[in-house]
Amino acid sequence: MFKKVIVVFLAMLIFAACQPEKKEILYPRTDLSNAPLIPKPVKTVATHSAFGLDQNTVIKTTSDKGFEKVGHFLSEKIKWQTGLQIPVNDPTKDEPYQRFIYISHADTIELKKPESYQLYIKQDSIFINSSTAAGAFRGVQTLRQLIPEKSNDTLTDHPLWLVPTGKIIDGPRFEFRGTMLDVARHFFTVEEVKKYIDLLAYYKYNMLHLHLSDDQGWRIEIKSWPKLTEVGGSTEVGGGDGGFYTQEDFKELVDYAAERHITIIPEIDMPGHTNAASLSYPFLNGNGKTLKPYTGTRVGFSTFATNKDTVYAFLNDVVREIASISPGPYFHIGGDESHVTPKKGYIHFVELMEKIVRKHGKTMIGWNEIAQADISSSSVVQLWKEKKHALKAAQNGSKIILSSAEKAYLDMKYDSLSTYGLDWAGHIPVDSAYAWNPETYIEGLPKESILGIEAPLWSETISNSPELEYLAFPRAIGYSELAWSIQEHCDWNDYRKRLARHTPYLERMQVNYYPTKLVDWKK
Ligand code: TNX
Repeated sequence: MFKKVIVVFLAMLIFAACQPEKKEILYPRTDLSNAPLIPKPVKTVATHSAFGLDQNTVIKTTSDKGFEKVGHFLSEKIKWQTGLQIPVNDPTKDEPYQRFIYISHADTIELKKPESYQLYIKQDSIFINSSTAAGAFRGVQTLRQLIPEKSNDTLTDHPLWLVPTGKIIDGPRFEFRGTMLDVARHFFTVEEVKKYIDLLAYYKYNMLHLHLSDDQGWRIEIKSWPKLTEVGGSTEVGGGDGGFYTQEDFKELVDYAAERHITIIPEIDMPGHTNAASLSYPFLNGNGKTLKPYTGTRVGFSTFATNKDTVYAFLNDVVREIASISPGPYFHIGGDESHVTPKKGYIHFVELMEKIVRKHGKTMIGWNEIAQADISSSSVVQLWKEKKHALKAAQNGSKIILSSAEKAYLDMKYDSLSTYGLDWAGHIPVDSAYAWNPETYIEGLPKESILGIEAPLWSETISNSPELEYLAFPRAIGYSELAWSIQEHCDWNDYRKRLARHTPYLERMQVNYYPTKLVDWKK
């Protein structure tokens, strides 16, 4: 491998040397360390010149499918932003290279985490090195953020997009960097979810948790139990039409996310939050009341019958079918707010579900209440409310995902004037969403127990992309930095200035972000 890299590199040098002498371009002085990168990289060294991205640039990658795809992704995004058509591994474009971007597989000690990468930017070349395609993909996002909105048309006879030169060594603080989207309270289409995935990828997220079922709707086709979507998929909060993903739709989302190195985590929320499922198949119901479609926003009134074998046979089918189209390692069983499930039944349910999830090859995740059961240390607990559950789970060896409602809920209003959102956990303005340290947030929780952070977006008050974006942006950008960057780099005053310079991207993506006055947005 290493030999190959050397050979390619030497070949490049030789070609470069054989080129007719190029006219020296007098690049303006740049400063890579002042670039508005989010999340902020671990280490940045500026060398104050520029790489002129232009029509003569080519992309080369290690000949590995994963790396090649990353190259094509970069080329596509450069075209979208600048209009330039940059070839990837095009054999007819082999020599001489005027300028090249080389995305390569490399193993050095600096690249110790799977998503770590190095980005070297020189006048005529850019190198992105990583030991994995995922790491190369993260590096590509950094490079995208360095390409200016406008070209410089005065230095040569054609436009150049000046990328500041220097070196970046980077890697994630947490291995799990997620958001959640509730597609159950209101349904979001495949296209809407794809747009959200695009935005998440730009900020180096690697997990998207989909809340696929709740009292108000069941959103994923289960072939062995078709009424779940026929009946349970036809309602949503407020009385709208609902909707659901066919298994083909779901696979399309999984693939789309995977191309962006994002894992989809499916959640079926149970034993509470199950009115839509029980309405479809009444034998599931455990609350003894007559079932009616539910389109309000109350929680905690429904439950599966946790003492019936037929319920577990049903759930075995559900987990099997979803697991078979979810290549990621996780299956989320919900487990929150089961207020009408008898405690003993709840514990029995969680312990049995853990076995079913494991049987289908997945690691169980559940909301913090699941820590009341005797769960295995390989299961993951997601803190949203009761810290004592997270502490207990960590003591038993489980990893914790931090999603505290008062800090990380994307559906909390910014302030009393917010157009959308709830406020039961308080208001979360953009600065307080950002200004907390995940490592010290729960007193007594060891750093090693934290798998990462996830910002959930519940959809009681939102039903389409502009509304989703109003709540998620810019707060989700801040969480991406808390999840990726070292604590010393998480400084609100520095962050808000960098965030202000993300308007060109957000506007190009037509993101309906909340224009908080705490940020001096650069138009
Ligand atoms: C609590 S968070 C819930 C959800 C609601 C959310 C609204 C959690 C595990 N349960 O059912 O949608 O609050 O903010």
